[in-house]
Amino acid sequence: MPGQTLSSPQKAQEGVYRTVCGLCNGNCGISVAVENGRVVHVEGRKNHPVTRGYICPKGRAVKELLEAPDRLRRPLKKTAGGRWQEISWEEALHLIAQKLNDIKAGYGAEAVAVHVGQAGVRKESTLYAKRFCRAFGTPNFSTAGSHCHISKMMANMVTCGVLPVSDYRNSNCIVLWGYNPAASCPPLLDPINEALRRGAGLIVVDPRVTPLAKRAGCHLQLRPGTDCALALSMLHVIIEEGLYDRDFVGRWTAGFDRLAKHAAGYPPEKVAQVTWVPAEKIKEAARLYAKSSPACISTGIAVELNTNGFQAARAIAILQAVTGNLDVRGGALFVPEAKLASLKLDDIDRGSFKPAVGQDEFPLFYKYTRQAQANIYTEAILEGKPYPLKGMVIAGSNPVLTWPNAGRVKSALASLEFLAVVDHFMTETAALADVVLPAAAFPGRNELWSIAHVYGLPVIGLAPAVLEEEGVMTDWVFWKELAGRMGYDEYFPFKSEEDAINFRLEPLEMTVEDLKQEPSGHAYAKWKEKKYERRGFKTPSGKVEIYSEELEKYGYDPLPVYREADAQGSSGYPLVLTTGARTIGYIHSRFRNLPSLRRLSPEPLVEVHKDKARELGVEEGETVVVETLNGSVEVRVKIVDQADPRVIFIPHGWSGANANILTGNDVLDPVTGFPACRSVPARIVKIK
Ligand SMILES: Nc1nc2c(c(=O)[nH]1)N[C@H]1C(S)=C(S)[C@@H](COP(=O)(O)OP(=O)(O)OC[C@H]3O[C@@H](n4cnc5c(=O)[nH]c(N)nc54)[C@H](O)[C@@H]3O)O[C@H]1N2
Ligand SMILES: Nc1nc2c(c(=O)[nH]1)N[C@H]1C(S)=C(S)[C@@H](COP(=O)(O)OP(=O)(O)OC[C@H]3O[C@@H](n4cnc5c(=O)[nH]c(N)nc54)[C@H](O)[C@@H]3O)O[C@H]1N2
Ligand code: SF4
Ligand SMILES: [Mo]
Repeated sequence: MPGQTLSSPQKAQEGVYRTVCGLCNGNCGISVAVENGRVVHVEGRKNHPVTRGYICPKGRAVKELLEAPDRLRRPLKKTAGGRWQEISWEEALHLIAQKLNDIKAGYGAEAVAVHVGQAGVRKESTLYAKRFCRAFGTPNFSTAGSHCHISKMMANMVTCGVLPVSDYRNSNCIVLWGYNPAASCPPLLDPINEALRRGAGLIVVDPRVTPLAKRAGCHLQLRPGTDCALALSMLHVIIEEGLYDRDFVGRWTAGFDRLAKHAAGYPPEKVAQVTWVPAEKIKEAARLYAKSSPACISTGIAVELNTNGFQAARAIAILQAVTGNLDVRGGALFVPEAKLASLKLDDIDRGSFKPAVGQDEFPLFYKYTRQAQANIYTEAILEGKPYPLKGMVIAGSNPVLTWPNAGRVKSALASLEFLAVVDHFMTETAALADVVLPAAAFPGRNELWSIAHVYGLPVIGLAPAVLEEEGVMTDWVFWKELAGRMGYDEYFPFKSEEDAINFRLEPLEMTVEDLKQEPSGHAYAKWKEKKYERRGFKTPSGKVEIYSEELEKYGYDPLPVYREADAQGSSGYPLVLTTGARTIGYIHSRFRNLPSLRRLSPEPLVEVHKDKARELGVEEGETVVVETLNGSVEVRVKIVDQADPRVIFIPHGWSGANANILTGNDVLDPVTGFPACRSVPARIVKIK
């Protein structure tokens, strides 16, 4: 195994380690007991200053994940007959290097794309994957950012220069907008509960009646995908009733007068018809939010995953600004990220790079990310637009279940000349590959973590490798070894993960060893209120750009405009389908094979309101067909009594009833290319 040829220090094999869980953003403080090279026990660390002993069912299932009987332990190659054959790491890396070079020689470097999925979000190895692409010469590097987080990040950067973080604990009013931390980041319930106990208001904007929505004083049960209209109508009320922060608006914003005129076109009575939220409720929410300073709004993925998502996130960013909630305790904190040494190779000279896939269609997305837009790789692979893609390396993603228009994604990936997948399991995507490589899991690698973007605390730490898993390789080592075989050693000068992390930590004058001494993390900065008063906002004008000249320059709406999704051909699809709301036991397509988590949600179900079920003559547990313009899936019915009868819901990430067979990649958000996974015209058909 090449991992062993590296001079990485021997990883610990015995003992109880204080670390953080690497499975999601929660970064829960846990302790991991290792005996004879195996994890024997995992528990929450009660004395952890932030997560205070919390651990969710996924964290508790780490042992199951590590020892799953179907875990990949050896590289596999598909034979001409379509069977899997075990090969050595040496052979696997050699084969990948050779195939990628062949494609480069035949079609150009841009014919190879590398995608790092959700498993690589905020992981050091992702930066190396990008470096690999630069060294190889392809512009086609993409991440889960093609359909996650980047849209709201861009919307906030355009508006106020940074994506703020909600300070729940000190807030007087918390708005969870298309965001459900009870499932997606449960340790955040602690500060939220603390604020609610203190009497803070809670507004939940969600078409479904979640447990948090039930606790909310104000639940706006909107039609999926109409968030932008709702936010503009709240702005309408706030401006008309003079509830905005005059001083802040006067000194620190640009374009407020234009906004006032624009928002006048979104009166609650009119917007109620669009959003299905009664006008009185819109007014109530606007008043509660504006009058309860400090207040914070958390924008969830649901806002982003609609064709109007970018502008919806913009309108919400503007709401936070005009109410004076930016960078104040209890509001929307601007938290500095740790200054780490850069790993960018953007200025490398590789001749003339072609534009990345999606760069012409979504130039602002490209400007902010320097990434390809993966949602349209299918068009490059199947149609040669803008040029053919022939080979891919996919690490930490399962596009066959998670990308829009999954039926087409599957055909596209199957038609590649070469596909390599790095994963823990033989996923639906890995099954299409020519080579599959087994990746180490988080307790088996050194990983930097940061919680600034989740808890608003400028704290960085290290989750050390606490065991050495046999046969597998960490993603970092994979990219380094592959680069080494392709002659790119100069870009990968680090001998080990620890060396590489030490390089990153240099600006902080810290090392891996220092961070190991601080298992709950190291505070690299102190948050100070209203930093803009000294430095201005990080926008071209130094002010909050309510009216964005940058958007105007790119040909986008400079003020957020609500636009209905293109309804062409959808007249026979009277329901609105929203897909993919998180459940606590799964991460996207992961963990269906882990018994303790499978028990929590044993199968995918379509949620249908009882009146709609009666109207359609379908019963609890009955298998129906859910159909959209993109495709259809068979799925059993769960009858619910609190949804809007016009809305149905299906979880994503299941192979049987793959929700993304139903979603499309033809109508995408015009600014970011994000798909409309949360608002798809649909119908239910009974199986005779
Ligand atoms: N357990 C678990 N945790 C996760 C993940 C996971 O897969 N599993 N994934 C991680 C990732 S990558 C992400 S991006 C985050 C996402 O986490 P969140 O941002 O919390 O997103 P969701 O839970 O998917 O959706 C939040 C709510 O949006 C509602 N909703 C649906 N459609 C709409 C709409 O059109 N408008 C509005 N306003 N609301 C709508 C849903 O009913 C749901 O309750 O979670 C992260 N955490
Ligand atoms: N319909 C619908 N579709 C959606 C969404 C939705 O709400 N609705 N949400 C979207 C969002 S926000 C996101 S972020 C994407 C996520 O979609 P993906 O990026 O595809 O994420 P996962 O399904 O979690 O796939 C991660 C894969 O990485 C593997 N893995 C885990 N750890 C490691 C590791 O350390 N190394 C390697 N190499 N592999 C590892 C897992 O086994 C799994 O197969 O889905 C998007 N798709
Ligand atoms: S919420 Fe669960 S999966 Fe996420 S970090 Fe905490 S224990 Fe791990
Ligand atoms: Mo995501």
